[in-house]
Amino acid sequence: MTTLAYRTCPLCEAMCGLEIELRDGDRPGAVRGDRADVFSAGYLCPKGVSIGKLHDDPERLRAPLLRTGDRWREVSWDEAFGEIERRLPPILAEHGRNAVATYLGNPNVHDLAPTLYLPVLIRALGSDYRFSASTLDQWPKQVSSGLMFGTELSIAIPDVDRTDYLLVLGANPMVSNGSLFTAPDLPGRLRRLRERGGRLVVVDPRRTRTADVADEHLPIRPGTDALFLAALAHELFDAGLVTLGPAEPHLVGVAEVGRAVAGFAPDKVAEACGIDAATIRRVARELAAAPSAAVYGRIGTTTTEFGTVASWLVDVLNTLTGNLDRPGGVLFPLPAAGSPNTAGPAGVGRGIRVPGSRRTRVRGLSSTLGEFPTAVLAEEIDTPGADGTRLRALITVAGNPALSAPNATRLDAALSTLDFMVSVDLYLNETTRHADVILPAPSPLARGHYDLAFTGLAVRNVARWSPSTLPLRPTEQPVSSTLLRLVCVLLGNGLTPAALDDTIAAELARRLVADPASRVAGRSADELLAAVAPRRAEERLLDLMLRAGPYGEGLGSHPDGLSLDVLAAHPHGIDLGPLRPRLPGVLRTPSGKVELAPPQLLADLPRLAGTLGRPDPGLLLVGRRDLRSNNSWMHNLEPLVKGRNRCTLQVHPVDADRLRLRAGAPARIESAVGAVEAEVEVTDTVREGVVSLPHGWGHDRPGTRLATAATRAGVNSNILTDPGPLDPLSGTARLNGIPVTVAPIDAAPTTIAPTTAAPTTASPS
Ligand SMILES: Nc1nc2c(c(=O)[nH]1)N[C@H]1C(S)=C(S)[C@@H](COP(=O)(O)OP(=O)(O)OC[C@H]3O[C@@H](n4cnc5c(=O)[nH]c(N)nc54)[C@H](O)[C@@H]3O)O[C@H]1N2
Ligand SMILES: Nc1nc2c(c(=O)[nH]1)N[C@H]1C(S)=C(S)[C@@H](COP(=O)(O)OP(=O)(O)OC[C@H]3O[C@@H](n4cnc5c(=O)[nH]c(N)nc54)[C@H](O)[C@@H]3O)O[C@H]1N2
Ligand code: SF4
Ligand SMILES: [Mo]
Repeated sequence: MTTLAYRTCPLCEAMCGLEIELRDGDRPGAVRGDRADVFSAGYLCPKGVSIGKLHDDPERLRAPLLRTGDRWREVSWDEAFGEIERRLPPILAEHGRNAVATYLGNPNVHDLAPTLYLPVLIRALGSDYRFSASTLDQWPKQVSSGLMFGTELSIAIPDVDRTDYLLVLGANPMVSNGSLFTAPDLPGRLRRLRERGGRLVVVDPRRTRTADVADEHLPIRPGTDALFLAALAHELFDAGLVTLGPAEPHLVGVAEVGRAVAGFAPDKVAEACGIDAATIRRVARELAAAPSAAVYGRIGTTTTEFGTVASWLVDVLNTLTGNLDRPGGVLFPLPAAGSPNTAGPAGVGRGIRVPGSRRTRVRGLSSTLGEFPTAVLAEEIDTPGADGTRLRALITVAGNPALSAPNATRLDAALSTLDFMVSVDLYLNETTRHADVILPAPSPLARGHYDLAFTGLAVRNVARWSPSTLPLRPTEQPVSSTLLRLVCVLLGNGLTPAALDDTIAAELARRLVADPASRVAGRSADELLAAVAPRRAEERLLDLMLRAGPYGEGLGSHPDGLSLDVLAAHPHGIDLGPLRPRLPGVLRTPSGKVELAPPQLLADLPRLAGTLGRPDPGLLLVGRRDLRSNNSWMHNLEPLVKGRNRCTLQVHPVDADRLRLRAGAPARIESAVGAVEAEVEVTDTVREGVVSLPHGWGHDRPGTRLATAATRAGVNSNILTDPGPLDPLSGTARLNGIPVTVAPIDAAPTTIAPTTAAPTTASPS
């Protein structure tokens, strides 16, 4: 018998509603877009279609694995935790909390339970060594947004459905489906933008699929977006085009910004950016003249040495053109649960502290928003201090740093020297092969889901609860149970996971009733807890937050308001309306104003100016994404990897000629830290002087259980990325714009050189 189930796809940020056929109640069949979904209206991509294949993948882990030497054994949860209990606490006792690190990967933000329980785990561990994919990704945007608006989750989102002009830098939403920009069917939304007479301009060294559907493509030189954006701001001031719009009463620092960008005239930056000054001036004038406009930057702007400055300048431009906090410009979502900018007194707060107070041991780099740069993970393991101090143990949750972090060769070697490693993951892969214990997380179809993170980044206010679609196998358990049990091991105080969970819920309830902004302000925590009984784990925490949140039922004070029961009764989601202006209530800055000119950012501009007149760095490597990929981890599903090789080095025809590279032939790519070989693809979609290789490949490591992925292993582009140069304000790695040399394989040695390069410092070079 076939039945239908509905849920939100957790595989990227777009939050598409899925309709899943279930055969005999427990086998996934065809997957379609849910046409009744209030947000996605039937849209989906090939990854969503494959979610059943992921569930059925025989190599997806279903039981804990314990390693002895090179052999893995399936064990019970008690045996797995027995091993953790035996090996982790002694390391903490002997070497202290800072001997143990956590690395949290990207899929955690797509899963409700880790979003809620990982902060508890991190607190229980108490280590300064917190790493995540964020410092390989969006940290710069969170830092700049935190400095300007007061919390790192107060990110202004392009109002794509109403804007007249969208300037996209370093993002390819036609392929990535959007990031820090949750909007299912961005291809359709961009098409409609142009159909209603709007203009789409794409700034990218590659002529991407997004550039293909745009009105204009500006092939910028990698790493120079901050210069380009500063020049746009310069032109607005210079030509007297600054209009502040509705945000004006809430702004401070406009004049300071004008002075700060004075050195970045279009003529000065044009050569470095590879975009002529007349074009820069024209784009600035178009932005100013458009009835509404939004500037949006992503990976290509954040994973550079000037990621935070570039991210800030994006919002500076939105502000100087009057588009901050207005329809058609950029707006702040008002999510139903979990946003720090709906908690506490409206309009003022503590802001964020940048840089953070902690320093890494080896390079002395500061923490940012509580995390250390993932770029230092390897050196903190393999460089013992005089007293023998080093990272000795690692907990990874949904992360594959062996493929996603810079200088992968060194990190891979370092991981193999750890005294102990435990991973919570779906697979035995390039990272988890180094673990001693792997604890399986359930398939996305066997867990409940609510997008706590992405409802706060969405182009409409929506809420949707997805109950678990399929049952767990007897050897599986919910990830909340796994994380709670890990916390209990770290606390070592005899608390049971169930008691710990009660404590966490009670703490949250107390916080909510004490918050003047919540709909349960002043009520009793016990009353609130009683309302959500008998729910447990993440469902209980979510229900608490929904009831107390800005649309909540407020323990009866708003009878039409939200609770988890209400969401459960709406399997296709609830539309909470378009984004609306939220200034000044959204702010949590100490000044109660939008800080347009944070001193930390102004102080970084001389470093940016110092790049003008740098000698030509030669060939620069950038990444790219593919519609059928998901970072490093969905390559074990045949439908997503079949067909031609996608891990190719794209080279412009002129460069191919000059370097004697032939299409289809292998080439050797070498950077300051490593070398790889990849097949050449000659294409004029990359600009001259730029080559492109996707990340997330390199599935040829021994000891993994990824048979399908291994048949199209590809190469790991992060063997080439250098952990030395960072964006100092966020600690984010430079993963784009890597200086490389490329040679045909017959003219170069064919061995892949292991790296011996020592890390360089983060100072401007
Ligand atoms: N050169 C270069 N490097 C990059 C990037 C780039 O553009 N260029 N992009 C960066 C970006 S944006 C990101 S986000 C990072 C990603 O970096 P990571 O988060 O480290 O890696 P992922 O490839 O997302 O791998 C996710 C891991 O989680 C596991 N997993 C998947 N789903 C689940 C789940 O539900 N539960 C659990 N417990 N495990 C799960 C997978 O098996 C895999 O091991 O890579 C970064 N690295
Ligand atoms: N299909 C698919 N979708 C995904 C993912 C995936 O792996 N596959 N990953 C998900 C994740 S974790 C994330 S963070 C998002 C990322 O979402 P996006 O940022 O939209 O993704 P990318 O395709 O990496 O786009 C980055 C673009 O920046 C360009 N670029 C490189 N260097 C520069 C530069 O210096 N300046 C400018 N202006 N451009 C530059 C690259 O050519 C590339 O086209 O995608 C998410 N969605
Ligand atoms: S676009 Fe993203 S959310 Fe939508 S189906 Fe594809 S992977 Fe899932
Ligand atoms: Mo990402």
